[in-house]
Amino acid sequence: MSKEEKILVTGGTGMVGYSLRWGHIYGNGIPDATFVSSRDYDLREKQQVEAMFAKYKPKHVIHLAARVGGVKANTDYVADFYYDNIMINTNVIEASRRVGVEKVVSFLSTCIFPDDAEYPLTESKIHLGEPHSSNYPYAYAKRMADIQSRAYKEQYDVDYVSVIPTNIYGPNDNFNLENGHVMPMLIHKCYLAKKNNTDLKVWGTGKPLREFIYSKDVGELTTWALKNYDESEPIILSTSHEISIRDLVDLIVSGFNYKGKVIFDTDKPDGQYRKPSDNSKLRKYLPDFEFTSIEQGIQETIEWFVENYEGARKWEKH
Ligand code: GFB
Repeated sequence: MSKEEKILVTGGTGMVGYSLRWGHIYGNGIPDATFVSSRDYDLREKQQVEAMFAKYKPKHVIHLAARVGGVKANTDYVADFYYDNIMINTNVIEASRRVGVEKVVSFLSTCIFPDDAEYPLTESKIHLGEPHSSNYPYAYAKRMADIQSRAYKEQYDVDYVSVIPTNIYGPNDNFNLENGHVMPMLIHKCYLAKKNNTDLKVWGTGKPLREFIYSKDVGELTTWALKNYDESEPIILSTSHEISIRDLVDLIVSGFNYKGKVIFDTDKPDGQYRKPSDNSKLRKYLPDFEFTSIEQGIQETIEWFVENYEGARKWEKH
């Protein structure tokens, strides 16, 4: 993409936003894009969104901004997760249309799938039933971004598409100890347990299965989608490899060379047992794409976190 094609990235200072500056396989990522964050504009407010679009006049938008969190935050702030996300998506996609943005790539999540869907999850199953009770407001709000993109594509003939990444992790994640996702929280907890010589407390039974994708891979795949993906149905971005939380803990523990005790706190939620995805569609487009191994991704993330401990995001905004 040349500078003239003006790309605007919402949620640009989060983990995926940073990864977009690092992509190196599909055209060097998009370092020339404009990366905006919630410090610049409150995207729940229509007027602020319109002001942002009037200022930057983008041709392409990568829409990453969202109110996100792990299993606990999704349950504690059910209403906020619904309202913030439905407003942000509605405003951003509508403002894009109004100023003539040609392409929008919006980010959904694998937790939007029905809880009782037949596995593996494919792109055609998004709307076939209720999402899991632990995050239904977030899931429904995100489902509506898919509906909005499809409707705008149909009526206005614009290239508005969506991608569905599985659990993303990597440098610049939110390492908050209450409301974060499992990977950054466990990395932070293990760092502290090692430093303070204390036990590592893991939530739940350790049995649930998850699929993780490294943020650098997401950056590369997003750059690819911006240039190449134009189906109205979303595309799943996934390795399609499941790992149990227990095995994830082992990787983090060995990454830190932590020798202390690991305790599974079964009073804390397990959330959805599994949400295995089918990445056949992605594989059809990119049969040779090489995902970063989870071992390497975790090692790089731990190194980044240790080196950037002071500056790493550990707080939660409300
Ligand atoms: O990343 P996470 O919070 O969200 O992972 P989900 C939750 C799983 O990790 C549960 C276990 O099985 C937890 O019991 N776990 C173990 C922990 N230790 C910890 C810990 O210290 N912190 C956390 N957070 N979990 C989210 C959705 O679901 O996935 C979001 O709620 C979003 O909406 C995201 O879609 C990708 O994978 O369960």
